[in-house]
Amino acid sequence: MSAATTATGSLFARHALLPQGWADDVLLQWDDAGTLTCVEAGLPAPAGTERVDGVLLPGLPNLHSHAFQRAFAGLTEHRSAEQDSFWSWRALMYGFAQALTPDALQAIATQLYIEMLQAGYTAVCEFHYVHHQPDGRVHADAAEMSLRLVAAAREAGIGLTMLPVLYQASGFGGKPAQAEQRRFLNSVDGLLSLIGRLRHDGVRVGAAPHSLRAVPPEALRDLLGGLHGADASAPVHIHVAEQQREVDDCLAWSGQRPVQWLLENAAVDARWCLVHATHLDAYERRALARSGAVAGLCPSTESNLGDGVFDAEAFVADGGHWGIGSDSHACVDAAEELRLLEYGQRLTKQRRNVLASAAHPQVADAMWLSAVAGGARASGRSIAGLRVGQQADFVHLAAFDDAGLSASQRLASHVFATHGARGVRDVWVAGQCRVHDGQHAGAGRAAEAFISARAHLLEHR
Ligand code: NGQ
Ligand code: ZN
Repeated sequence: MSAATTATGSLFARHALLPQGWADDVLLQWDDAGTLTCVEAGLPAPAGTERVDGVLLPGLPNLHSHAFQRAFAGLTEHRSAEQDSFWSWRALMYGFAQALTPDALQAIATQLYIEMLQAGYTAVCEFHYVHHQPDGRVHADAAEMSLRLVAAAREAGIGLTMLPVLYQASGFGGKPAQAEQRRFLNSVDGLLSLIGRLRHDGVRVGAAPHSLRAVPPEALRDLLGGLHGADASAPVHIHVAEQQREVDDCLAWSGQRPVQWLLENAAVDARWCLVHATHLDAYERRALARSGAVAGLCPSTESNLGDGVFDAEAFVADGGHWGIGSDSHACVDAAEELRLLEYGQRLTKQRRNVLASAAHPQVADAMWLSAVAGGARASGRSIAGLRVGQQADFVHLAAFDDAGLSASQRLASHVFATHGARGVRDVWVAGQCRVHDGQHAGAGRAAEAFISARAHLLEHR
């Protein structure tokens, strides 16, 4: 579209990372819905248009979040078992989940979503399973907890895909749920009615069968049928093959590995996001890549929980799509997640610049663009970067402004060599500036409410 199109918002960027690579002197315009109507390079700066001289990046979608877990980030780094593991961490996590109130959830999520914006994420997929009261009784409004997350996202101004979680069992073969899991439980009909309610409220919504451990085959089939009957494009996210124990238990239950089982028993396609998918054999990896589903990688959480290393190099070579989630929020920083992902590959392969590509020899360019594309696919929203028809979500990096570096070198420095600098200066979501000069206007208020919510959890867990 031409630069003359009437638009409600516009921005002129000296350097911008477009889907095909870096461009100079880029004019961006968007309409009153926040959808880009013009992205054109090589233009003179129009008079009266705001101009950014640092580098402009497409906003990164965060494809996996359990917001409440932000409250105890850093507070499980102590020995709680003879040999601490994912499973001993989960026991501590359940203690915090038990103490969560609607007010606390909203306060924690508001703080978290503001932190995400300040760190370069412009959208989040919320994998939400703490639905009911601690004893499992349904709130007066069954959607109470979900609505608190929606309110937090609106307050912060971050894009949201809600993924209400179906949870029914404590292990393969329909093992009965434990007492600490009661607040997570729903019938398929209960979950579908929650999804319908959120859709009615204008929320972008999909569904998340928690894992093959927690959702028996018939429930999985009924959920998918109901979801896609109502919305054929709704995203589906599932935790899978994060821990070797899950692989072993799935083999004992079905004779198949979890991703193999899923690919053979559900119509996994581009609407799907397989979160973690850490432990894949070559057959599963190729079939997953072919399916068009996104691998939802959460490098900081996977490191923190001792999950293992996803073979991203082989998956990309197979044509696989991937994106980034911050999951347990031990880290809320898009650049740090990309760095950890690349470093995991370097450490296991004893090579460098593993996730660079022929089209993008700078590894940070290649990774940022892939994570935006995969994150957008997993979000089920039009947030796939700086092009016409996508939402006007972008991040202005200002660090290294005057250091005589190219745009590509500035992004590489932001991902691999920040030296304590906060690189993210301004952030727009749907064309609205939510972070200005590194700060969100609601940050102070949110931090206070967060600290009292956390104190409540620490006292009542
Ligand atoms: C969760 N988190 O649901 O919060 C999970 C742990 C489970 C991660 N997998 C619980 N990172 O998988 O059973
Ligand atoms: Zn998770």
